[in-house]
Amino acid sequence: MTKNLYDNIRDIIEGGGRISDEQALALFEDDDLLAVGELAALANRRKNGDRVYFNVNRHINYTNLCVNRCTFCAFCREEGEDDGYTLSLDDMLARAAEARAAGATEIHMVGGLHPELPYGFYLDMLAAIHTAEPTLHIKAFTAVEIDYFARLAGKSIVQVVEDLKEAGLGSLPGGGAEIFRQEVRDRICPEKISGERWLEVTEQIHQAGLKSNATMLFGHLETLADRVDHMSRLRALQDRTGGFQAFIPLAFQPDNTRVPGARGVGGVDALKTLAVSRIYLDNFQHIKAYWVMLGLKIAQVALAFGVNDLDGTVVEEKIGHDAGADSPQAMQKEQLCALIRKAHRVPVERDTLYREISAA
Ligand code: V47
Repeated sequence: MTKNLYDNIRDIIEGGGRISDEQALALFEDDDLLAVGELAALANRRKNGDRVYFNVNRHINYTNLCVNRCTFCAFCREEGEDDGYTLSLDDMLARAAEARAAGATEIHMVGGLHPELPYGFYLDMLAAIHTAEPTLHIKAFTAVEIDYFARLAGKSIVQVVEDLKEAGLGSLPGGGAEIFRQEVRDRICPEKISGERWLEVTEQIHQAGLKSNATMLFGHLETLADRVDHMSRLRALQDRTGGFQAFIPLAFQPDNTRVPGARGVGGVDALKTLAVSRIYLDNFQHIKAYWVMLGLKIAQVALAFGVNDLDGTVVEEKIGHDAGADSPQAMQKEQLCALIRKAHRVPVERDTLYREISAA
């Protein structure tokens, strides 16, 4: 039975086909981690060869104040709490200048849904950074923020995306997706937009001409079938738009969160999830191991489990570390290259849109 499963899936991968939801679930449920990993490595090799991408970037989390109270989030604060913050424009410009001086090509900007800042704040923020640092690609805001801005401004999603593009937005990260199934959202992020809305907003972002990523927060209250359902909806949307660049499974960090009974994600589950996603999401070019949440060693081993992207230098990370991630705050480009080379793969620096900067 198990042998048939793996043989069938190998044939599908070699034929350039697509596995079913049932097959994905069977891979998740099977104990043979190495067999799943080998198939994922095959699927990745056919798409990306030996090359592994990374980028030189910097995260800027401009505020931790948020009107949503997601139970998995250790980063957000309510207005009036002592350690709530909102960066000034000067703070952001200083961080962007520092990033450029350190060789960054991207800044990754996300924040809470601030209770009071007006729509114009976000446009001014983008325009100021874009004007001061035109060489930096600004990857900012998730579909959740775009929906919030549309409600703040009383504008359509398309109008908001046009405004943000004009102000300097280059693309969007993949956060806020969590797990699409509503029964799970009701317990981990009851105030957040639904999974359907996340997908609808993302479809419009892609139609407006911007690329984005897709994440999946795993290892909390979801079932394996919920993970397959999540990836299934992403695969269907990617068929329609082609607008996703990378899929990033985010391993849940439990410290300081309010998810009942939550534990950390083990290495086996992390590797299995990355591997199944590589096999299942045949229409995604890139699977990213976000080392901040996985830890450096699992992220490195993930390169043998279908992963071809390690994300970036990051520099200042709050969302994972506030929830207990024990990875470093930052990585140097040379450290990322060494980690990739020691996995017998070829490091390639990319920009946000996956244009190669150098074969490092
Ligand atoms: O949306 C929040 C997740 C996301 C926790 O697109 C948590 O290139 C684990 O989306 N444990 C933000 N995860 C990070 C994100 C991201 C990161 C790197 C690259 C890209 C990209 C996107 O972090 C949130 C949420 O899903 N998150 N709390 C937690 N306790």
